[in-house]
Amino acid sequence: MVTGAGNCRIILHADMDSFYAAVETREHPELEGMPVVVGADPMDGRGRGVVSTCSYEARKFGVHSAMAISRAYHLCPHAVFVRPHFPLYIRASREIMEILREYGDRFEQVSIDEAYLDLSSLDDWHEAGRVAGRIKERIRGQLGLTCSIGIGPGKIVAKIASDLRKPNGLTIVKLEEAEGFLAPLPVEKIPGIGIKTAAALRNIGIERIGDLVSADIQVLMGVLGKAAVDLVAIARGIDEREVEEGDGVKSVSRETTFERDEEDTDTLLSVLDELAEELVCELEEDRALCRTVTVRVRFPDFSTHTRSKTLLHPTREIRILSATARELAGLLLQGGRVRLIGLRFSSLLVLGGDQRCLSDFYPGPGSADETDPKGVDSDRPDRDQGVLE
Ligand code: TTP
Ligand code: MG
Repeated sequence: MVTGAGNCRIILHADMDSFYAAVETREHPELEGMPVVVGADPMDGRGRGVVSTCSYEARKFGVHSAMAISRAYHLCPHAVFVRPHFPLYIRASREIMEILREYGDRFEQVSIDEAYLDLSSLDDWHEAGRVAGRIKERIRGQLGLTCSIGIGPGKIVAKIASDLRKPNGLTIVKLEEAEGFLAPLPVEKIPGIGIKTAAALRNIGIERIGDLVSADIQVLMGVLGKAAVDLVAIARGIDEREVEEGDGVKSVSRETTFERDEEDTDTLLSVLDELAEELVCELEEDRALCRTVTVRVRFPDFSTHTRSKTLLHPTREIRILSATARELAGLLLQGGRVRLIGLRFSSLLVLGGDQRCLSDFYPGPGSADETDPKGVDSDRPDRDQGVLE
């Protein structure tokens, strides 16, 4: 029997399966069924840098995103190691998002390979499931890629559901099933609850999402602060956050969390270069120029520091942006171990009409005075926000 959704919202979350690796396999069909690892050059096990992602075949050997590429090589030396081709992924992402946005009353892209749709105007969950089926068929038929979809009464349930039966999964969690669906899952499944918060929760006897519902709210607030109230609501399946239509790109960012804290400066800088390369591709696709570069570094004690620099002229020259990122990283890295490194390009100037590149505005690539030496505007030791950051 199909249950009508009534006044309840119906939210869909779609996430592509092993996205970069799937695009590579589509481009090179001979890779089908093989372990494919996209990331830094493994250099016979001596390579620096990390795994961006890998095919599900490679995951069977224990390889995963953010793992040191040298470790991936040792786990699965016969894998096909591929360097990333960001323009391909960004094009595929655009095409995927174009398909997805056709189906929802509201559409929100949240990363290169995932988006939410608000399907609340549909009659019931069954109808939403049919829409999900059509989306999957179109993405597969037109783009040769698979995705996993979760449908639920709110964003968090939908997101957790999309991850449940990967790859090529479809999971529908109705409103009345949401609390029971969440209850047995580990708290880390809630987006924003990381290792540190999960450990603090474990200390007070909370391991599963259902434990949050029965916990003493005062004790919970001692660990989570005000977020405790939100998290208990989420654990009950109550999540009112709307699918928010973006009003254009304001910033682009990427970060890498190392599986093992990284202390080699060359490795850290080479990861930063890759992040910059990827973000420049996004700027190109968005026809945008960047004015502010921010590097974020999180240390093993979870203290997080950022440094920003505002450039004199907006640019998307990789040379300038990479050099600025490296310069900022130099101010933050002190030879110690690093847990996460991230890069953000903000204060974007989105170009309209015929203007295509920097040289339309400023002749020649940026010179030494491209950057504003007074632009370093923050060294803000952030407190770890832990929850729902
Ligand atoms: P994810 O959706 O997290 O991963 P995925 O699509 O590869 O695999 P899954 O089937 O589990 O969803 O990330 C999307 C892409 O973002 C991924 O293909 C590569 C990139 N990425 C990185 O470059 N580094 C990372 O640490 C992660 C997690 C992703
Ligand atoms: Mg994905």
